[in-house]
Amino acid sequence: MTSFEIFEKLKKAVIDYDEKEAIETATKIVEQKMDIIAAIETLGEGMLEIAKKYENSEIFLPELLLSSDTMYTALNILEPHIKIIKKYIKKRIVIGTIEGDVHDIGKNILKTMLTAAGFDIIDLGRDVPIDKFVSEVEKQGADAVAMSTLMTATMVNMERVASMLYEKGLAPRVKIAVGGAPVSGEFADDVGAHIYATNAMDAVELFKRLLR
Ligand code: B12
Repeated sequence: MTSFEIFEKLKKAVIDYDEKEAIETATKIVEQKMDIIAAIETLGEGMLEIAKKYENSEIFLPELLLSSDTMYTALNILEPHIKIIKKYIKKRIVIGTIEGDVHDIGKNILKTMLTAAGFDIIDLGRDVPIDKFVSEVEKQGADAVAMSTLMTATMVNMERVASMLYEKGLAPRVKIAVGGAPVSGEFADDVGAHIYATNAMDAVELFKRLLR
């Protein structure tokens, strides 16, 4: 079986919420020393496909949650085997899903990829209060903050964090990154964010460029 076929199998396992297949395939990827980052990207692609099915009412909430669980099962198998590049380790990024939002799949994929790139990541989790984002940036002496949201209603909370970071004089030294499906480049510009990307791969490249 080619690498492509194995990755497709992993994606299909997420889409079909087939946990057994996901465990077997992720384990095979680790054992055969395949590209772990590419495999994690595949998991994200699987979630995006399942998102489409959910939006077209082809599947419903229980199936969506099962897919999400399957994705995390595979991610947990793959994550410990990521090779970390030490080059960028001295830059610290505080990451989280913004207040009011519990969607964390995209945030966790980004976190994993940033960790793999060698950044020092402080993960605040999901539904992170505005004040906590700001206080943790200060407390941790972070070089950047990465905020994720999947809901339009909570985008305003990202704007609040950004404003507070500027008011406290932390930004623009502290770089602000925003992302998640409803976020646009225009929104990012409006709130004074320095990094915006539609996927984790591109986001990592921007972080590398900006935090050099
Ligand atoms: C999975 C899912 C859920 C799961 C979440 C599980 C989890 N642990 O995350 C569950 C079932 C729990 C859920 C709950 C809800 N959901 Co929901 N959910 C989704 C769904 C189907 C997929 C999201 C996803 O995981 N995508 C896959 C990941 C890989 O993509 P991603 O997050 O976009 O991340 C990528 C990029 O955006 C980028 N990125 C992400 N973050 C960041 C950050 C930075 C800084 C950067 C640079 C880049 C970046 O990199 C990632 C990887 O490449 C979406 C539909 C959709 N089309 O998105 C709805 C969706 C987001 N949900 C929605 C809603 C309304 C809800 C609920 C309110 C439903 C309810 N009535 O209870 C609740 C949320 C409650 C709350 N307070 O948060 C709406 C939001 C509508 C809106 N625009 O406001 C959507 C769009 C569905 C819809 N069309 O109605 N949901």
